Amino acid sequence: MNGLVIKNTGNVYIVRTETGLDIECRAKGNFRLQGIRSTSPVVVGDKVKVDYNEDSVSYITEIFDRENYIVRRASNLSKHAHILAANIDLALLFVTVKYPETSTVFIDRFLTTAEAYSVPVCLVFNKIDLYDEDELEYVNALINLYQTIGYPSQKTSLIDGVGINEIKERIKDKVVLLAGHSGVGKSLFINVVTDDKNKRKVGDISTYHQKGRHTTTYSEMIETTEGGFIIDTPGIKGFGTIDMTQEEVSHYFPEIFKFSKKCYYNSCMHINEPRCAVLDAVEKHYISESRYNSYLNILGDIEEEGKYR
Ligand SMILES: Nc1nc2c(ncn2[C@@H]2O[C@H](COP(=O)(O)OP(=O)(O)OP(=O)(O)O)[C@@H](O)[C@H]2O)c(=O)[nH]1
Ligand SMILES: [Mg+2]
Ligand SMILES: [Zn+2]
Repeated sequence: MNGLVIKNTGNVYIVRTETGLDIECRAKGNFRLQGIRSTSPVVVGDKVKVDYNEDSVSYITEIFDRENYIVRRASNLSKHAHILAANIDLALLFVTVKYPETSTVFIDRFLTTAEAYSVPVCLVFNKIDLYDEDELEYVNALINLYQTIGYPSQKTSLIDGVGINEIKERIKDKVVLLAGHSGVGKSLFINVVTDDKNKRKVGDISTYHQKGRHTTTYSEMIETTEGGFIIDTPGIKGFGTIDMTQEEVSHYFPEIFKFSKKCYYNSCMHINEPRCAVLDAVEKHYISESRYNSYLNILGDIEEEGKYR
């Protein structure tokens, strides 16, 4: 029978079958997986085939091709990627402009990585109950910017219940990844959309800062009241770093990519080249300055990394 891996505790996996059963499984044999080398062959979110044995051990015998996945590198220097979860339908990026402040560079880095990993994103502008008029105006400007580019955005207050139904509608029947800085409201959000047994501690400093201390990562999906799941993996707030070449960066900025097709030079990097359609669009405010700055920022990072290779 077929099922969905909802929990990984090292060598035992919990698989939710199509018939709604949760069964304990082990992984059997060698899995050929899209040429990816990974320390853990089966991950949360995998759609698998199970050889079910009621009286003895059940085995996962096949992993179906992954739509997408998120990785964590063993270390910054390591080339070995550890896959943490697969088949993510939606990432919710929690953003707050205060307590704590989320920068547009942070947002844009996340969005480009999401593009690279083919994961759709919805931006959640949380804690709107705390903002004054100017801050709300800024949030509205950001929403306008990101929606124009094509990223759905929602204002929420988890305390006042604003925007919650809209988000619930978006996560319905989906496997969802939560992302965002520490303190933006992810744990509180999990509590809002899950039953009592899954409640999380709110306000606790998450395990984020302990990243790298654990060699094994146990991950699980928490069932939501909306019929889907939230991926809850210790310390995972993003997709992991991706190896991007400088030439690729513009591909992950949809609006920059669009204009780049009209640049005079095929190899244009949109920095200072003559007859660059991107620079022209920035000047005319068709491309926002903050997005263009993020683009330059990411280019700069790649150059830095290159020095240490
Ligand atoms: N006023 C207000 N406070 C909020 C809102 N959402 C979350 N909080 C508060 O913000 C604090 C941090 O929320 P958490 O849910 O713990 O944040 P987190 O994103 O899980 O943080 P980490 O686990 O460290 O990554 C808590 O005190 C929450 O009660 C909101 O919409 N409005
Ligand atoms: Mg938390
Ligand atoms: Zn150009």
